[in-house]
Amino acid sequence: MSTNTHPTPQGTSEPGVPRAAGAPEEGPDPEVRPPRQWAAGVPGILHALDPSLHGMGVARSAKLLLRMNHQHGFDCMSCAWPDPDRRKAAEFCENGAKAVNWEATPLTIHPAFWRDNPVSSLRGRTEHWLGQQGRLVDPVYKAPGSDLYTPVTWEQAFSIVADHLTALDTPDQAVFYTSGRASNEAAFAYQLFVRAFGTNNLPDCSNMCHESTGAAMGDTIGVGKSTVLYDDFEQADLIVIMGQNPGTNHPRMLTALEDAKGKGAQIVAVNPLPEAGLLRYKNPQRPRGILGRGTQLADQFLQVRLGGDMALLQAVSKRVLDAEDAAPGTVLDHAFLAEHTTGLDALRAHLAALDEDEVLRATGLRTEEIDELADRYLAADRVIITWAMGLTQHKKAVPTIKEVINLLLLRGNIGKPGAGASPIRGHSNVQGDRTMGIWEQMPASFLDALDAEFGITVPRHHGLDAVDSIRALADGRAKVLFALGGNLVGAISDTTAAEAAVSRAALTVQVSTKLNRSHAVTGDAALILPCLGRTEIDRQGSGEQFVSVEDSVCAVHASRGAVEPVGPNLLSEVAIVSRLAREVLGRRPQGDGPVDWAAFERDYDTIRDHIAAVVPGCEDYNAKIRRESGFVLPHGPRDSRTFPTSDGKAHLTVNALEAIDLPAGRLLLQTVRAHDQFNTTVYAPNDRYRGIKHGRAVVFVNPDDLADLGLADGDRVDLHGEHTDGVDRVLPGLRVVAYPSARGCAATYFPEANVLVPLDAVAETSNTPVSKAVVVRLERAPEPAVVPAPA
Ligand SMILES: Nc1nc2c(c(=O)[nH]1)N[C@H]1C(S)=C(S)[C@@H](COP(=O)(O)OP(=O)(O)OC[C@H]3O[C@@H](n4cnc5c(=O)[nH]c(N)nc54)[C@H](O)[C@@H]3O)O[C@H]1N2
Ligand SMILES: Nc1nc2c(c(=O)[nH]1)N[C@H]1C(S)=C(S)[C@@H](COP(=O)(O)OP(=O)(O)OC[C@H]3O[C@@H](n4cnc5c(=O)[nH]c(N)nc54)[C@H](O)[C@@H]3O)O[C@H]1N2
Ligand code: SF4
Ligand SMILES: [Mo]
Repeated sequence: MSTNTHPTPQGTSEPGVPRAAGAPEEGPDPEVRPPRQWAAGVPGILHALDPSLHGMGVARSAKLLLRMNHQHGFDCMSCAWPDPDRRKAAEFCENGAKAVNWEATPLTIHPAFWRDNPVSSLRGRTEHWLGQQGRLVDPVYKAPGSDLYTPVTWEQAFSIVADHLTALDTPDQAVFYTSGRASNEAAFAYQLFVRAFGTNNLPDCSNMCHESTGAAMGDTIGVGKSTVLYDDFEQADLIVIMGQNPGTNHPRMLTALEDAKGKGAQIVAVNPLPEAGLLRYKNPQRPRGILGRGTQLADQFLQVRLGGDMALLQAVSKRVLDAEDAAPGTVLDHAFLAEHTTGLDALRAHLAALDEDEVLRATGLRTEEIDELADRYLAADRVIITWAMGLTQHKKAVPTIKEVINLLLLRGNIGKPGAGASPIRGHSNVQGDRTMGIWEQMPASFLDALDAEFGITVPRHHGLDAVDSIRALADGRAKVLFALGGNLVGAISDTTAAEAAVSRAALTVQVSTKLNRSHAVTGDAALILPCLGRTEIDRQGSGEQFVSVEDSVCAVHASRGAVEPVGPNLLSEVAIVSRLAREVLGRRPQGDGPVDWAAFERDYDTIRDHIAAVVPGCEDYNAKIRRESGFVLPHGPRDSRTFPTSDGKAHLTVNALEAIDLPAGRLLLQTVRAHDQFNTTVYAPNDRYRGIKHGRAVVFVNPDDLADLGLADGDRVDLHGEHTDGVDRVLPGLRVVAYPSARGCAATYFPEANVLVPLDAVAETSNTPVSKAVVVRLERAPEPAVVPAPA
């Protein structure tokens, strides 16, 4: 057995480390208080403006926040929650404000920093510390064998990348990662460059995020995107929120839920944790939100066990079918089922044999709770089910989401107002990036359209996704890792294995705004290419540019930067991609080809004209994107109950239940986001709603589980992951927090916990890391060494 005790410092105080002004201390002993019962309210907004979170000039901050999510401003770069049509004066939330402050800080990394901070020393830093060092403003290069980044010119940087890419045996030896902040224009240009170069190796953050959603919805209804529009929330009778923590991760969704409630909707939350935002909401933009107790949101809270949703959904569907049997012709939407679906008889037969004891074991719920949810579902004419990572990051994620679709289809809850399936996406433009072709498996129709538009021939064989890219780097099949944003090594599972894999690369390149782990764990040679953020004015040859993005409900709109770039040497992502394409493709015998890359950079309208010709639903893109509220992409199931599947029907599916095997004395661990983080970016080491301050090294455990394990709140433990490969994966030194989580289900923070998630633990079909169900053993950590008292 080998042991991976990950060296990444987490929760350690770092003596002698300079901190940004006012940055809160991260210590080994976090302050722990009871969790909050409610979310947001004025403290939320005030908290976001707390200078200790960012150290940003107040004027710059205020100017930006007023422009955020407005028609002539910029789109919040944090999450993908949509904007209502009727925008309020302050159309942002606490976490959107934090994201803006983090990006727009006037603090920049001085050239001397690179001399004083060798790459090996950066590896000893936390994500929090790295992000606090300020904006990246100069391209820097780490030569093979060197431990230092040194500033280089942009020309030198592009030339280094081109040297490596042209030296490969085949273009498939390079992988091109994308994170979901890239604009539609940058993403379209990037995937075109990568495919013109000759590979479909376009892994993205979505592979670790909503890939399971895309797979499940693609198979069943033919489109992997939400079937609802923003206004549908107000028209729903019932909204079921599964595996999602909107109070932290999609805060303005709480406003939509509050409005829906005002119009009579019921809300049900399904979650192992009693998340603050799901229970009660104090709206900071309404008087009673400031003064009163706020709105109680959830009418029912089902505290499901991790991975128990598939059993729950099957049990509810079974009750729907039983109700139909008891009163034939009155419960199911027979007209809809007959005209638009296949598979009802098989589903009926399968659910008839559902083992209710198995359901109770898997869900940890009582029969009455499941009956109550079924009654609510049956009483509602219009039902929306939303979900996020609590459903997508499980081994059985794809069949679980197929069960969401089953339940909705039974009563025609897809393709009518106030009803639908609504995956809530993560990064602000992760959905748009997919629409623009960032996917290792884009369909042939898209690739054909690229060929036709540009007179080129792009490869047809599928490329590598995120997990497979790490495997390819590990075994030497891939030699160059290029990343348009993100922090792949910090975000992917199995940190120790992933870091070893990436370290084998000949070259790693990061296009980034701020430092993170992926700049510290590099290939033999490494480049950091600093880019403009979404808040900044983007000036090119033809004048000021804007970009476009797509939110979680398929609404596309423009985004314009509002403040001066933080440094003179920054390039936009579009400029970086265009210049790189000219340099790399220009070295081929046939030259850089028919694409006018210089025109792409000079005027983003040029890119949008090509998007209009290639991407379905984007016809007339330049005109539509200039409309006041942008436009909504077409969606067959949502708009006309047209299902673009193989047979034109929506598919009810049969999915076999499989219990998660949890040996005695073990817990199932999920990895979640704290309130003061955005993925691998840690704004501050706090998690206000869960009662945690000044630290992240905590594990939340149900008090009864603690008693069974002979542990108590405040104990210090090491978490050992238990996986079939026998590797002892360890996350050491966590403070135990007694917490009202579902029985048998613990939680700790990502990205630190990625050391515990095996690379091979992936969801069926989607290959998404199983970040929400790691079997762990808690072992008492050795007591800290006692310093002998002086004699
Ligand atoms: N402030 C902030 N906003 C963000 C992000 C961020 O890091 N910070 N990240 C963005 C991104 S990329 C994404 S993908 C989204 C993520 O948004 P979420 O999916 O809300 O994020 P997580 O923190 O992973 O929370 C997962 C939730 O699902 C629950 N859960 C876990 N397992 C199960 C299960 O088996 N069943 C059920 N029913 N529930 C379960 C957890 O208790 C938790 O409430 O947020 C986006 N927005
Ligand atoms: N254990 C565990 N692992 C997970 C998850 C989990 O729940 N549990 N969640 C998964 C999910 S849902 C996701 S989406 C992934 C996230 O994976 P990624 O998207 O790769 O990670 P982020 O932390 O969002 O990336 C942050 C970095 O992006 C860069 N950046 C920020 N803004 C910009 C910009 O405008 N342009 C450019 N070029 N760069 C920018 C900054 O350098 C910043 O450090 O992590 C996944 N990993
Ligand atoms: S809900 Fe999401 S997109 Fe909207 S302001 Fe908040 S963080 Fe930004
Ligand atoms: Mo995500």
